[in-house]
Amino acid sequence: MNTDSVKKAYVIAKEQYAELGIDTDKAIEQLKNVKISLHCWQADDVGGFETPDATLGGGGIQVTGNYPGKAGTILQLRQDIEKVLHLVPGQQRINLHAIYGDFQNERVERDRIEPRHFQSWIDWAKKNNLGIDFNPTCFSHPYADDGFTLSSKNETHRKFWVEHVKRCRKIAAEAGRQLNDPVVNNIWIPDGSKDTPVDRNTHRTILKKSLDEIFAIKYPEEYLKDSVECKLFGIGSESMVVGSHEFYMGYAIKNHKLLCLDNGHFHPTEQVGDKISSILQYIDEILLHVTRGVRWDSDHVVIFNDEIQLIAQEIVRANAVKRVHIGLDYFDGSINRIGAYVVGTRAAQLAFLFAFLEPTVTLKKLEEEKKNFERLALLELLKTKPFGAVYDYYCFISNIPVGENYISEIQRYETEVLKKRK
Ligand code: RNT
Ligand code: ZN
Repeated sequence: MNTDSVKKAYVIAKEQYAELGIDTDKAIEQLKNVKISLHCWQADDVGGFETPDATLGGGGIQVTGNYPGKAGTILQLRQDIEKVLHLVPGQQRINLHAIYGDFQNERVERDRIEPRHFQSWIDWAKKNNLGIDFNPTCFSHPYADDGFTLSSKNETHRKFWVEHVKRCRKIAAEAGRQLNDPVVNNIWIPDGSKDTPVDRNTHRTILKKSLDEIFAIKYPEEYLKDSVECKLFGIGSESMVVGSHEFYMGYAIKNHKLLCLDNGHFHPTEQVGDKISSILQYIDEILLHVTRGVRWDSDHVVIFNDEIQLIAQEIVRANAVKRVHIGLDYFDGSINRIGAYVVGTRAAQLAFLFAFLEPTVTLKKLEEEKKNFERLALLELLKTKPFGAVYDYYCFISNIPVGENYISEIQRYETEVLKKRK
């Protein structure tokens, strides 16, 4: 895109939003405070670096596609994320999974991982001005093959996973300490069953016990924030998921933990946007896993759809940007993976920008006056206001490729880097 037209379009957009009482410069400033945690696992289809040719195994999640260029080493993965960071405006974070440690060709069991295995990530994050977030990896492992980890009735397995998650918290807290920026450590487990179980209760009692053991160790809140992620069903856990929404919401409220809402983890007619103002009445902070469900499946590349718009609107309307941590969570191996990151990150940013550009005060007034036609009409009109011009301008002033210019940048990266990978 030509920079002249970007500037001109912004001047007009600024005028049009000013007529609605909205300051576009302020909206851009607000957007700068929205950091998106980039999930490292989109670059390599959730393979990780425990073994040279690791692939995602089991655990109710699946990646499809074999588009060329998958990151095969830690250095390739970092190179990919650095590329992404050059194609999205603002400062972001990096979201790591435990299987992405820098193990230096050593086979380190998950109940043996230590902060030193993540030191090179911490250094890299520092260098790139990124906060870190973290996740225990309770899948792709023989001890998860029967479908249970922290809620397992097999005490050897359960203890192994408890130790793994404890170690993850230690690593996360150490990263938070070194970066002087709290790390969100998010626990998701695949536990559940394909067919109708009889003993749901014992698994949930065991999960509660495991979590209590894990959280018995306290870390300063300035370094570590603990969060728990629920799910409705997964592949192979269609009939029951141990860590359901009720389970973790209850746990989080009672134990002052963060609750992670992955918008692919609910019934398709449920809206995560609607849940935010309910949960924020009882829980201090939320972690979002922003994704896109398609029919029965989750984990598609985030786009600027109604769902993500409502999520961002509800956070902004509740004045809760500071209480919500935003991470992406999807994996698509069927298209250029760097492109998948950039499309999803830009879509999430656009949703927040759209929300910041909303004349909420006017809309609330209409609502209070019971002028619901007028409210509906204004909400509809906002959908065709020039918010794209504001986003383009934000990219422009951030020295980031504007509009469709980023597509050719990714094509070039594909030719010069991704296609050359074995
Ligand atoms: C799985 C959960 C979980 C994972 C990541 C890889 O259903 O959404 O967050 O996607 O941990
Ligand atoms: Zn998730």
